[in-house]
Amino acid sequence: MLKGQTAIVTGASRGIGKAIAYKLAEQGVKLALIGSSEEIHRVGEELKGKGFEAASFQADVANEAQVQEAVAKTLDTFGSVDILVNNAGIGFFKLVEETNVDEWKRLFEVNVQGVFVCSKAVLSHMKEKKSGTIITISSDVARYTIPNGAAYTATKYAVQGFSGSLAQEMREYGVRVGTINPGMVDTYFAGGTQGAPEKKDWMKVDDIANAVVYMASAPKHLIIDEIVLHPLIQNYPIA
Ligand code: NJP
Repeated sequence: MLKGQTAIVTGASRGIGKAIAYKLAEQGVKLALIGSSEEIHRVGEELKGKGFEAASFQADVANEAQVQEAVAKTLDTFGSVDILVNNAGIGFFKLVEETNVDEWKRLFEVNVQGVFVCSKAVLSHMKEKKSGTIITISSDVARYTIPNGAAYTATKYAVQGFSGSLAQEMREYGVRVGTINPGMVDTYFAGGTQGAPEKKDWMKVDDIANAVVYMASAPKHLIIDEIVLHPLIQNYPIA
């Protein structure tokens, strides 16, 4: 069903984004990978080495000029953008009293402005062809609040609101917009280490990647607004 389509996946150099890239590639999707460090090119080469179609772009999702250039080159290379996965994100967990304005600003630049900039960059193309799917990896903290995470939580509430409004704006053009809201996933997020023993009961990157494939491959008459995923841990907060 997804075979031959093209997807842009942001934050694809590691963690959830890399797993999404692989799962989509296995479905025959052509990949445009975006990441802010050079590592993104290594992942691009790795995918191509396995016989998948991929292009990589080093761009900061918050930088409109860099994102627009990556989207233009994706269109030149593959001719279409059918799926955008807004996955790139950063996080830190601190008390409000210990959070400074620069940290707050950067979190909003990447997690919120990045989603706005990347979504906006594909809208005219998707509107014109009257199809497309925009999936944002949000968080379960977009549905309930946690202590020590006010800034991060605020960014995810923001993208949730953005995504809901955009979904309504794009409905008449056949463009579907939704979010995937995971709880704790074993990645490098917030300076963590993927595979650390204390994360053995957390969700795995493929759990989220499978949800992306499911959402993107829904039949055209169906829009999945949101998928919420939690690890099956006793006393885990569920919204
Ligand atoms: O994190 P990590 P995850 N422009 O650190 C890239 C959400 N989430 O996979 O740029 C472009 O392993 C970075 O690459 P690089 C979370 O909020 C997670 O867990 O080279 N790319 C890397 O590829 C986020 O939205 C959990 O440093 C930028 C990737 O982003 C998404 O899941 C729970 C960038 C981050 O990989 C993926 O996070 C939850 C920029 N400015 C939500 N800045 C969880 N893991 O528990 C970073 O509720 N990247």
